[in-house]
Amino acid sequence: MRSALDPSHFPSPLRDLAAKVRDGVRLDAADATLCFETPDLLHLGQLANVVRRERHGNIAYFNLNRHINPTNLCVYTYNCKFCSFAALPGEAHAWKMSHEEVYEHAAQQGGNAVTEFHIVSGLHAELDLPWYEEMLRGLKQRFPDVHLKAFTAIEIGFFAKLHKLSIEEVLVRLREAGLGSLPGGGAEIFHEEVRQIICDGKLDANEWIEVHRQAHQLGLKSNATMLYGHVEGIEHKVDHLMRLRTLQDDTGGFNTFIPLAYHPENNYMGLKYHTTGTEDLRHLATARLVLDNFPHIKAYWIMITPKLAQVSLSFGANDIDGTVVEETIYHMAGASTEQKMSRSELERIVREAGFEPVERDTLYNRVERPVAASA
Ligand code: V47
Repeated sequence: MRSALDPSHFPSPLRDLAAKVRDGVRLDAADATLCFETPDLLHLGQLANVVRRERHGNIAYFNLNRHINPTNLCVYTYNCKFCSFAALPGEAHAWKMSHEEVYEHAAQQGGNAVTEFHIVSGLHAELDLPWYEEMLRGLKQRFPDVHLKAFTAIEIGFFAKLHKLSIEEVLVRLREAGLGSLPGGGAEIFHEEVRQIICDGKLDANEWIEVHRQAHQLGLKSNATMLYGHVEGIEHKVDHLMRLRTLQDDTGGFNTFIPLAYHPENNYMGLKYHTTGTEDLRHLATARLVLDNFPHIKAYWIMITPKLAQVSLSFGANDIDGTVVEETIYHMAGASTEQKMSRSELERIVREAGFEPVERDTLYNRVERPVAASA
């Protein structure tokens, strides 16, 4: 019971929603629909902020992380119409790193000074499971303290099909090689109606969910995402959130939910609009209210800009991702943000927004440093 919350201060129809939030009653699909439909963004945000502050008080998390994308060559280049990152052999923007190039890149990107490498690739038949096992082992040897958050469910499913292995066998092998957790990519929108339009032929919703379920059962934490702002309808997003919430009820293995704003440049979707600030805030606030069993809601500053990430901390978000330095997926799709932020800049924007910045590792343990590092 959140007694400080007075539903009579909320206009109808948010009053009933406010009463449910006050009483700790789980929101249903109709409530989630209302969150997506209401024009009253400020009251929606206020409710999300109550829940966020109850869980996390004044704290906003960030981490010192780096992205590594060993290749963008991808056999699904034509399937995933929204993706601006993927390339076909011979295209000017295609790349494929060797193991040595991955290690060199990791070292240049901060090496042991960071706590996380976020590693995602295109689906490339030559860079198979043994290639990635060796890469993980090589990274762990050189950077033993850096957590390896790697491979979307799509990549895990691809390795399983390529080598005729079960999802569990793939995950066990990768974990033995040094995998620490899974990022949340590849979820897009679960509903088949939308998947057929934006990523026909890719891993379906049940398979994505199965990869994460198996990971959680093996003790690997993971994140979840939802790609919004393209052809999806509200009913598809409600369905997406409900499926994630059900899996989290079963396993408790998700750390963070990250709503991903669609970026329209350089892909095959044929859409031209970026999402608006109100849409971005609405998705974060709705996620905080509906995903009551997800501890963390991330406002990915690379995607929604540092300025909006600041505001989002009062709309349900409690994490703004990390220092990053080199980001490709969003910048190839038209993101106009910087690619990096120093630790002190991240801390400054969080403080300016009225919150206490706390450095975390991938698994949300606090990182204590004797002297402020700048990675
Ligand atoms: O799955 C691809 C999305 C995802 C576009 O786990 C696009 O901490 C918008 O999952 N417009 C990969 N989105 C990125 C991702 C992620 C990002 C940050 C943190 C974490 C985490 C995970 O990027 C893909 C897809 O949904 N994406 N193309 C685009 N044009």
